[in-house]
Amino acid sequence: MWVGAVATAGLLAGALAAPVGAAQPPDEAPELIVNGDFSAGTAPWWSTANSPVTVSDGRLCADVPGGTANAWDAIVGQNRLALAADEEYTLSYTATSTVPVTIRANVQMETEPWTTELATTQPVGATAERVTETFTAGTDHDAAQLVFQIGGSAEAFTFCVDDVSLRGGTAPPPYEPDTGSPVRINQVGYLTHGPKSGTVVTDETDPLPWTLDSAAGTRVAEGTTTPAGVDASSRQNVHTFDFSAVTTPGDGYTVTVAGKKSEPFAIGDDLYASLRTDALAYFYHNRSGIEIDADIVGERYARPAGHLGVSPNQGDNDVPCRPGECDYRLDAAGGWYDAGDHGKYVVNGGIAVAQLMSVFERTLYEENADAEPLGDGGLRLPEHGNAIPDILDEARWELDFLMRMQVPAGEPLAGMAHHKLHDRAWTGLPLRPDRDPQPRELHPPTTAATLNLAATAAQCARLFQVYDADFAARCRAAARSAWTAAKAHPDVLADPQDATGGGAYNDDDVRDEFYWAAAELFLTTGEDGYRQELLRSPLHGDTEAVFPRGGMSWGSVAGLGALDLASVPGGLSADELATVRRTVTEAADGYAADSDGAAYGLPYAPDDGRYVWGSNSQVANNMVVLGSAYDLTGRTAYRDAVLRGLDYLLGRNALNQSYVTGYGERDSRNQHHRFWANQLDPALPHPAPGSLAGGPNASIEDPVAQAKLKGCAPAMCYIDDIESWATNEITINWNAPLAWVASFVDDLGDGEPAKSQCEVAYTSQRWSNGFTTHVALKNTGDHTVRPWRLDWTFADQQQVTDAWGADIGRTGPRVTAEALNWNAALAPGDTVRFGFNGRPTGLVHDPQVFRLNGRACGTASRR
Ligand code: 9MR
Repeated sequence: MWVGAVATAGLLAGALAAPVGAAQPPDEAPELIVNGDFSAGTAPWWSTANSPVTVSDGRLCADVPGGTANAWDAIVGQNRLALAADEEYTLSYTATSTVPVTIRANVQMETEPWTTELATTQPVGATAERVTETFTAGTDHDAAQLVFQIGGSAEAFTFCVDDVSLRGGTAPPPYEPDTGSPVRINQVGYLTHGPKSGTVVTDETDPLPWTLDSAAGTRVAEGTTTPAGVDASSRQNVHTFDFSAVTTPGDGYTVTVAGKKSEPFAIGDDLYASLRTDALAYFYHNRSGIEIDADIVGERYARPAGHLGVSPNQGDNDVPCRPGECDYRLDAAGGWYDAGDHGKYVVNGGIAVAQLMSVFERTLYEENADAEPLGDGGLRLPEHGNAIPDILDEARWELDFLMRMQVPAGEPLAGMAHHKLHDRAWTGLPLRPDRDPQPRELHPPTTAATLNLAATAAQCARLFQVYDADFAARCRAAARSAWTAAKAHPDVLADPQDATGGGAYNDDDVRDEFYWAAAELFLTTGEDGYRQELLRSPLHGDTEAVFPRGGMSWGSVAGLGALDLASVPGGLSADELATVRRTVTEAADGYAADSDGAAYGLPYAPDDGRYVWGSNSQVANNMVVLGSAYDLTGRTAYRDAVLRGLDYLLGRNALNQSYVTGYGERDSRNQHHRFWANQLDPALPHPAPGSLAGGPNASIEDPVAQAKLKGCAPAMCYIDDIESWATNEITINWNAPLAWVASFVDDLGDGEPAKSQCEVAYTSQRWSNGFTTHVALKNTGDHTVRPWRLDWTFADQQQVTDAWGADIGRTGPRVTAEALNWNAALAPGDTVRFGFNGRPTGLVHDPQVFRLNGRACGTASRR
């Protein structure tokens, strides 16, 4: 036992302050405090909402208001300390205050009745004093807390603390995750006609019997497992099992292997409709600069607008650069907060908004993609009734912000985009956006951010032109000027050290950003200059470079361009298009092979098995590529790998964890977020349903992960703890691919490839001032359709001037051709022909997706 200068060692719940320079406790006693030197930022320290904390000069500092009544009205603390009865503990820290105050430093229960094991008062002033206190715990605690109670002062002051240590007791047993049943399945469910497989963790090496039981306990199927050896990503010995043959819809199925029962799951059609809208709702919830309306999200998730300049916010509507970096200010209000912090970054905003726009754009060119759930009134957001699809309204919230980040005309870097805007210093948790007192600052422009703007604004221009031509024109102009600025400043990189108060998002290779931007500008303008840029890019046709094995990400965006080039009609030659499509299918072949070879079925096999920060988004991005390849080819192997990826995200994994809040029995619900911080303050909500956790990260950069997960197998480097920002954050650029995937899977319906009832041959002849179109609609089903009605979308500004053989009407981009009396009946095998003249000529594209009386037709040109 350590006996130092503190004579009172051993006093129950009592202590004396030791003078500066007292002997330090011996190093052998285990340290209970995580990140006591604040080298890892503020986590896992918390503070009351009235006293936000930041790390300043390596200390944790809180701005404490004057005029609170009690010491406990302002607190800085750390939770989840385990103490053992009769063990001795030594607390030490160094503190300062800008105003002389008396604080309390207590070790106590973290919930009512807050019983104290150590209760001290301590004067604190301008000079840093080392304080040491020793006590013996009276009882065992799983969840004690250290709190500095710093309220009760008439005057406001800044309290700073450093080198906090609480040593004593015996080392706690190593952290063992609670993984529940060893039988791992998709905790939501399997599509009726989709693949159905699972994984079981067992020491056995011989096949084991499995059974599938209904909710009522009836045996539905049985078989034997396939031993798969030791899975390298989890270091678990596993077997797999497959029950794809079962196609009877139902809820509450379970699989039992060797007496162990899985979590319950469903088999059915349309299991993922709510995941589509929830994954997209994430974006409204995280909007900056607008009140989050209780009528839309419910009371619990409602909150005031953040960062509009209402005190204590400093506002994003008049933001300066960091001192000395520019002399203008920007109105950069709006956009989405990137993640658990309140930063707004152009590069993760860029990929996120692009993927949202692509969820919509897919409905224009993929016959099985349903535009309805994404349309006006389909999502939960305030812009209902404006005749613009809701998903585009959501995208516009971010696009407006991205355009505001552009350097104004007349400045040396005019046209470039600032890399990011965020707080001057890291803030602690919890913190509602409107209560963030930190100064907001623009960080220098970069080529990568500029090209993100060029790419997304170009995509904006082509999608919005039928809904809001003025906005589309603004987007087009921003895209062009950003591109020109990026060409003039092709290697302005973000500083990797610029990570105080916000993430660095540094990227030292912008060839992929150039490829993506050129692709979007070419698809939107049809101009050959952009096409030449694409063809000259070293990435063009290089599958590995465009689609890295570990997946696309904010720093690897060439694939966004390639996916659009492969699916959006444009002016590539047949050979060029084939090259791009080959990169998509080759990449998908690789991801599908990875999924086939994985005991947990996921389409993600990073080099050396190193799961990265946000690995779940890498899984999801690989699923986007697989889904796109399925759209292009109809090959079920791609669809199956998407569905197995979803199984992984929803529970078929090494931790038996559903990484999507609100989905599955064992879902992540404590992701790192300053407002959705229920784990720290029960008055605050959990993350909204549909929020995707970052997931296993073998590098475990945060203090909680380091304290608990050291030595973890890559797929197990995850903990559902709010302070594990490296494994358990949420961000827009992770939820965006989830939204794409959820949309894709919901469009699969029951999983059976839809049998088309019709075929359309659509041919246009362009003239100098217009075009003539002939449409042949064939009934390939076995029923007469009467009267028939064919719908499609004009994704550009073309207009029908006169029609024959059908009545053609148009509402916005939606076109409807209705039968005339004399040709109303379309018998099986028959073809009806009609046509029209239209305007203008220029950049108009023939529609690709047709619906006969609401059901998708096949087109000759696809697949
Ligand atoms: O998603 C980012 C990940 O790819 C990086 O490895 C990591 C470290 O730079 O940063 C992640 O982004 C975080 C950003 O830096 C700050 N806001 C939260 C983001 C998600 O964790």
